[in-house]
Order: sequence, then C-alpha cells, then structure tokens
Amino acid sequence: LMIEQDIGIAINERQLTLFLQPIVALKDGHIKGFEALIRWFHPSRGLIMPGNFIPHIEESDAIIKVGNYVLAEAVEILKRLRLQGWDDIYIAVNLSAKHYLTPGLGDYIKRLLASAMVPPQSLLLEVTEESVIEQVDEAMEVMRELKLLGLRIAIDDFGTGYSSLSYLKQLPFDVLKIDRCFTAGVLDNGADTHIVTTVIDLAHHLGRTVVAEGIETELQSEFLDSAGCELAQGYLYSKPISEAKTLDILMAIS
Ligand code: G
Ligand code: G
Ligand code: MN
Ligand code: NA
Repeated sequence: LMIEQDIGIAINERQLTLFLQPIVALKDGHIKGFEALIRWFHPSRGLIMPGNFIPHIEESDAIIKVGNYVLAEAVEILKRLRLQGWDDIYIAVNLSAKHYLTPGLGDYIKRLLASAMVPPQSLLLEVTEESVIEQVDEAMEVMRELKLLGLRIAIDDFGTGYSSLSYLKQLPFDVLKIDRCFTAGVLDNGADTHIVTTVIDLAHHLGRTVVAEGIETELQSEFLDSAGCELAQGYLYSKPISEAKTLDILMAIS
C-alpha cells in the first residue's frame, strides 16, 4: 500500500505533527492536560486528518512507527512544558491495539521518559475498549507492566465497544473517557442522560477518574460537573491546537 511507504517518508521528513486539545477540570476550568492528536502535513496532498490514514495502517508495522514517533514527540513536548514551569500538566496519547500489544512498548517508553527526565505520571496512554477486550489476558499483562512503570492509562471512547463490566472491574486503568456520542445528547436525550450519569457513578465506585469528551456547550459542562464528572474536553474549551498555541493559552490563564 502506498500509504505505508509514505508514512516512512512522513516520519523522516517530519510531516507528522501533534496537535493538542486541552482537558479541563470542570470545577474551575483549569487545564490539567492535553490529548495529542496527530496531523499529517503532506507536501502535495495537504493536511491529512488521522481518520484518513490511521485506519489504513492499523494492521501494519507502520502503526508501530507512527505510535513510537507520537510517543517521542509527546515526551519532547512534556519536556518543553516542564522547562517553562508547567510540570503538572499531562499529555494523553492514543495507542492503537497492535502497538499496545507489541512487546517492548514499556521499555521504549521508559527510555524516552528517562532521557527527557519526564516523570511517568505525565503521560496518559489512551487505549480503546476493543484493544483490551479482544485479547484480554495479554492486555491485562501489558497494563500491569505499564502501571508498574508509573504510567497512567485511560479507556478511550468508552461505551462504543463491547465493554463487559467484569473486564472493567479487573483492568487496572486510571481514567475512563466517555465518548462524545453519549455526551452530545446528555441534556435532551433521556437515555443518554442516564447512561452518562450511570457510567460516571460506576467509574467512581471503581476508583477511576472520568473525562467527558465532545463538550460543546456551557449547559453540558454544568450538567457534567453536577453529575460529579471531574474532567472535560471539547470545542467549548478549545479545538485541538498547535504546541505554540497551547503555550499562549497556558500563559493567558496563569
Ligand atoms: O484529531 P481527530 O479529531 O481527527 O482524531 C480522530 C481520531 O484519530 C481520534 O479519535 C483518534 O482515535 C485518532 N487519532 C488521533 N491521533 C492519533 C494518534 O496519534 N494515534 C492513533 N493511533 N490514533 C490517533
Ligand atoms: O477518538 P478520540 O476521542 O481519541 O478523538 C477525539 C476526536 O474528537 C478528535 O477527532 C477531535 O477533533 C474530536 N473532537 C474533540 N472535541 C470535539 C467536540 O467538542 N465536538 C466534536 N464534534 N468533535 C470533537
Ligand atoms: Mn482519544
Ligand atoms: Na474518544
């Protein structure tokens, strides 16, 4: 496939960039972290969004290359943030199932963090329900290894996969991200209202933190805060932005 060769070039020529979307505390609006979302600035095809290339490489080794690049870039951004005094901001990185289950991931991340002198708590790894449910024993082992390193783990797009509550109870993740297909209707769809409040309560009973995704209105934000949700992300606060812009935002609010 053309795209796989292009990916190698894209990495070498640094055509891949991380945009960052703020994740804010609902109680006071403070930025706690950023989700890293990849962008491909292709010299002839222009901007390619992740939805238009990640799915094409997800089963190939190219996804490992991209994932390792994203992890390295995220750690570099964390290092730069720390140099400017932002040492308690975290970055969340999306990991594909194949990459998550590839041996050596923990060692790779450990080396990146050590050489940048960034603490493991600053990195949050987002994995989808699917990655952990399809090979649950392997996934559990990887999760334990990553947790031992001090990394934090989030289950992304929660509610869209085939999550079983028994797995949810067993897996040692830290953060649950409620997919925006539920938060979108939280104020006008009775079923979504109940799903969202129930998921928040369930996560809290298991000792996890909740991030609501896709928050677009003040009313959604107020509802989630009153439902006990700690963190939120969405266009209400900010779109994904460049690293330079994140620094502007952080300066403006401090
Ligand atoms: O940035 P955008 O809103 O287009 O993101 C679309 C989807 O692409 C996200 O839901 C996310 O799952 C995926 N994605 C974005 N960046 C990355 C990345 O660095 N690695 C992987 N595996 N997926 C990503
Ligand atoms: O799948 P994942 O949750 O990793 O990716 C987040 C995706 O959701 C990105 O493509 C991002 O651009 C998009 N997104 C982030 N905030 C909002 C929002 O408030 N509304 C909508 N419609 N999309 C959002
Ligand atoms: Mn995500
Ligand atoms: Na999501």
